[in-house]
Amino acid sequence: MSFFIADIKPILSLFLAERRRALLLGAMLSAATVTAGIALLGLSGWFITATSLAGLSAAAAMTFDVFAPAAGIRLLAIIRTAARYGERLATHDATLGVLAALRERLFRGFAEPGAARTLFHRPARLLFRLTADIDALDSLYLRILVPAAVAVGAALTASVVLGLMHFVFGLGFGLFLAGAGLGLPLIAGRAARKHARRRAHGIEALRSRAIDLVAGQTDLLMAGRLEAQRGAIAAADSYAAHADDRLNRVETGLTFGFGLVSTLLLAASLLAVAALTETKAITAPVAALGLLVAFASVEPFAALRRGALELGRTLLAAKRIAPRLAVADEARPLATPSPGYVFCLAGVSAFHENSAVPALENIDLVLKQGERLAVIGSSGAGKTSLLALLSHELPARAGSIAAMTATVLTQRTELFEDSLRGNLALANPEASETGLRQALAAAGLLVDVEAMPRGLDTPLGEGGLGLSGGQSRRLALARLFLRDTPLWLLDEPTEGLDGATARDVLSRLSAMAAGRSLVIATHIRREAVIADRIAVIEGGRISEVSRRGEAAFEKALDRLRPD
Ligand code: DUT
Ligand code: MG
Repeated sequence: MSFFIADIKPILSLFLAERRRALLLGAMLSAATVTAGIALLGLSGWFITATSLAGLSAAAAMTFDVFAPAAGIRLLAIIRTAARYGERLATHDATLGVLAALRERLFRGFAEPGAARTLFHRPARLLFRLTADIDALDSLYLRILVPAAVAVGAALTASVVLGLMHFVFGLGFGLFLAGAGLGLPLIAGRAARKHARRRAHGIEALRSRAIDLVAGQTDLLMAGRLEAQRGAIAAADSYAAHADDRLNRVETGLTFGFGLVSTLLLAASLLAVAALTETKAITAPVAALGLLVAFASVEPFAALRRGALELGRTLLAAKRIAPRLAVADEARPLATPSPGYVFCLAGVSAFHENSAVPALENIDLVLKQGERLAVIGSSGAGKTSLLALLSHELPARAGSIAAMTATVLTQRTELFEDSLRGNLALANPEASETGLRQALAAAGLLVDVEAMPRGLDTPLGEGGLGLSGGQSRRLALARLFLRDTPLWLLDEPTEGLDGATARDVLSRLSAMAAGRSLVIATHIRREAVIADRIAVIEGGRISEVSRRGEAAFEKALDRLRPD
């Protein structure tokens, strides 16, 4: 129970902070709807019985007031309809508003350093969290909290009305109804929790395995693993189906339990009002009123059924989302480097997530404005990690780091399912048509684009299908050219390009970068040769920094791949 509250609390406080008034109004209108419904049914029962009894004798029929109760019934009917309408508007509007705010906070949480990197390895999970987990949270308010409050309100109303007829009758009725009505969904919620969680996990596995099957078809076929992957998908499917079956059983049990409780309550109420009428404690019309009030007050508890079954799913969603919300609350102060410098690193160490070995250790490095630095070293030495540190993607665990805004040209080009124009304008949505074309020309891609029948409007498939590896690289470069930041971080910028194109691109890059500072992580001589300084990195440590004109600079260049 306590961890239930710990999981729910940040979400609940977000609900309340975001739309407190609308949510409370919704709950109140919800309670008004149910109370009016109970009163309507009770009064109607009383009215019908009283009029038929009055009809039995002429004298009573003359004096019987039909107008006041009839008007009351009409009023209650109007109140109930209006309150229900208002309740739907208020609760749904508020819930959707809260969920929209939650999505925004979640996006911010995912944008934190490290979070995006972790999720990048599990894109199916990211997608799932953004859609299913947030959607699951609406059931917390709409299907759990509001129905529970309303049901308790209904039980209270009924026990007051029945208590006026006989104290023990009212008290007993209220206690039994609230106890069984809330107890049953709680028991069912506990029983369903495990299966709801399993179902969510099963569906998640089903999705990511299906995505792997489609995306990695060729590799799976070559490795002879296609059948195994199909088997894995079938296993996830049957796992989810099994959990679904269990959930259905719990639901059936709960429905049966509710049926039993309401039958018991109604039978007991019938006996109680009969006994009270027998002893002349109440009249027949009041007995009818009591019976119908009892009947109507059982109804709202049935609304808890769905919430109870979804409780496990909701808790799982809350548990997964809550840590990200906490992160989003802290603003990260960014230090600015000393004047004349674009970054200053002093004694910096950094670790990748789930790694005990430092990716970078005790790094002391500065870069002046307009200066170009090449970072070289064997594969896995920490070049990409250094760039990630400078772009604040990788958090520093020790030391001080101050860096100006940077743009990263990542080692792997990410292309999105959009037109070529859309993929390019990503870097600068305000760029003009001429600006886009200039960037393409500078990256050496304009000729290729103009040769395409649809030019800039050529649609690119998921992951940038439709472009060759080298073309994708040049598109990424064009994107970089649209980013006007003082520092460009380039991770193997011309990898995968042929020698002639690469040299052409590099000379354009060099021209475009005039006045900017560059950090180039590279294995290739042609990329390092445009730098003013070369830093050699070995096992996460900088072992040597040399300047153009020094012998060490030439020696470092000679260690690189020619061309
Ligand atoms: N590493 C991780 N997790 C990651 C990325 C890297 O543990 O998400 C480790 C692997 C390696 C070290 O950090 O031992 C440095 O990796 P980096 O990617 O910085 O190496 P690189 O110099 O850029 O290698 P390459 O030339 O292969 O791109
Ligand atoms: Mg790298």
